[in-house]
Amino acid sequence: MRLASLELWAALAPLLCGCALALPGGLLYPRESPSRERKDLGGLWSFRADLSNGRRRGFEEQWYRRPLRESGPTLDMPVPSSFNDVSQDGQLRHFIGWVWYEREVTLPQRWTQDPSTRVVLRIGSAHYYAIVWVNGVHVAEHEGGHLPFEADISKLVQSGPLDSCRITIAINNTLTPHTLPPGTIRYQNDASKYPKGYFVQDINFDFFNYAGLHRPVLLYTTPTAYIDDITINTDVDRDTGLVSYQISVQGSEHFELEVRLMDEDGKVVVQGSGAQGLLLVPAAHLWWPYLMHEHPAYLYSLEVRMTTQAAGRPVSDFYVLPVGIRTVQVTHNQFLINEQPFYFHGVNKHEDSDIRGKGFDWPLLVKDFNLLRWLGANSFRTSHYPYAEEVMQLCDRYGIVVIDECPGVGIVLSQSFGNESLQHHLEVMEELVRRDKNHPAVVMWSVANEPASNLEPAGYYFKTLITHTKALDPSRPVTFVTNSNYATDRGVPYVDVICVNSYFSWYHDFGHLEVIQPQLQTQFESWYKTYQKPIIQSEYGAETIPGFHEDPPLMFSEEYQKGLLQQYHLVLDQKRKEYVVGELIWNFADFMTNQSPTRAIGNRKGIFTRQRQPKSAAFLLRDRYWKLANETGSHHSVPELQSFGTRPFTF
Ligand code: BDP
Repeated sequence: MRLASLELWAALAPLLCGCALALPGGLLYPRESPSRERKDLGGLWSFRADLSNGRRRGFEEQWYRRPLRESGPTLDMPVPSSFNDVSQDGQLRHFIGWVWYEREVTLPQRWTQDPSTRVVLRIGSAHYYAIVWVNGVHVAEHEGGHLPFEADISKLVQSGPLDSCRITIAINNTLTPHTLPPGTIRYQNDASKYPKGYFVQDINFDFFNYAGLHRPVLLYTTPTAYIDDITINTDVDRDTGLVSYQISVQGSEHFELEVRLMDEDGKVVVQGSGAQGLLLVPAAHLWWPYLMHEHPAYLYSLEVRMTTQAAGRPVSDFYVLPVGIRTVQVTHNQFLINEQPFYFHGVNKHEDSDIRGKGFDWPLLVKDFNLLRWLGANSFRTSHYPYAEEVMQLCDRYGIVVIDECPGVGIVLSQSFGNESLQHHLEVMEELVRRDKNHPAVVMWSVANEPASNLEPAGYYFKTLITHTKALDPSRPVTFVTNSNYATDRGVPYVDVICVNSYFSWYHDFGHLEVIQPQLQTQFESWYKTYQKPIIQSEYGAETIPGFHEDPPLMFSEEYQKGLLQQYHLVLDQKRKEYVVGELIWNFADFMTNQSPTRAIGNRKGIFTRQRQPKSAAFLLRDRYWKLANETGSHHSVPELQSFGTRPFTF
């Protein structure tokens, strides 16, 4: 967002501070501070899948009322992890319905005895629908697998002599036409072919529907009067950084707020007070993407202190938020970051790996970021759902630009365009914007991937969805990713940037690399002529089995993947001089899908294997990305041995 003058900005800032958010309350990442503690509940939980017909036995027998082991046998289940791939039980891998998790936690005495302490249970993600009980009492329900939710459990843990609590979480992975992503349960009633009561889950997306407690489960504390939410917007006026902030407080009507913005050396550069305001940062260090500047990803820290009186004595709450100062703008043919043209050279990813499925894992995450930086990738799309908050934090820290996508993937059935689906989709965007609004790395929202946007109801659906997302966050462009025809797509009129997926010489004209250039030229020209908006090639790629070699290239060989990429690059190199503003390979790494005759143990379009080893195309892409970086950013030589930044990383 770029505004003409400081005065205008000062007047508008409060309006732009996410006040269109319909959700009550914030959901700040649970960071430790002098007033906040956290307790990670990662480790082994007790687990049981409800194998009863109808999957309702757990509710009928009220498994949450007493320890799970008392109602039947349990398994050890690691958290975070998907439950599907950790056991030797094929039934569990493909299980559809309710599974039950349970963990007993011992709480520090102060948490249970000090009534001025607020104790919160926070679940990073539970796929797909979750119901939570503490000591048998229902405390939360949440729909949607990729976003966090929490419950204030202070009263429960402070009401008796208990210093432990039993957390029970029932999770259902069933998808319906109104969930995001959508799915359908198909019953097979033909007794001559299928066992009694047989059903399968149909989906219209290409990744395995892993389920379970995928991200950290935590308990954390705040004082009972606490900083509930912070919204930051930034702009730049010559060399002055403008940081507008809005803070909401819960639990007290009368409080004082002080804010201090600190640079990377811990020096206070500007201070303010009150629930909203504008901080002027002289000679600001801007947040630049990786490879676009010698010192990318500069992060200030906004230290917020809230002070109030409780029981006649002062109580403070502290929260520190990383802040990157940067602007984003879209013109008819450019994507600008800090007023400089930005070209996305990056990847599409998945949260996916052996054994843990979609479970959060620090070693995997650090490996992925090391690979991204080795590759010279400056960006990725969170295909096809929001990734863990820790991923977004590393993007801020390393300067990896993000197109932040919601789980709107596989919206192709006409029922999925009705009001019930739309209402849920709007809520998911509210949850996503609330969670990720302060990340400088996030430069654009994507509301969907490859919906049937040529269908009649898609016009109203996407108009409503995109308008709402812009109202939630007027500072970022909004898109969805299309594979529809330019002439019939009813959603693209509302996007800021056109993101197009195409698989020339893979799903069409297979084996014919020679068709790529004319077909890609036509694709770009048709879209641009119709809309005069910048375009990103948001997916392209080829299935590749590592170690298969065929020259001349044949499909599935490493040579074919390279050949296909090279043909795309020839056209991208012409069009990026005009209006193409990015290219994102499908995919960063091989990933698990449903079984089908076209998937040889998952999708193999990765340039890295699922174990993160390079295929030949990774080296081709690496040469290209570092060259692109040198054309558009500051000069870098391709490093042989990487020594990346080592600034301390705090939560
Ligand atoms: C695209 C989808 C992506 C698939 C990919 C493929 O957006 O999720 O995995 O095709 O078929 O259409 O490999």
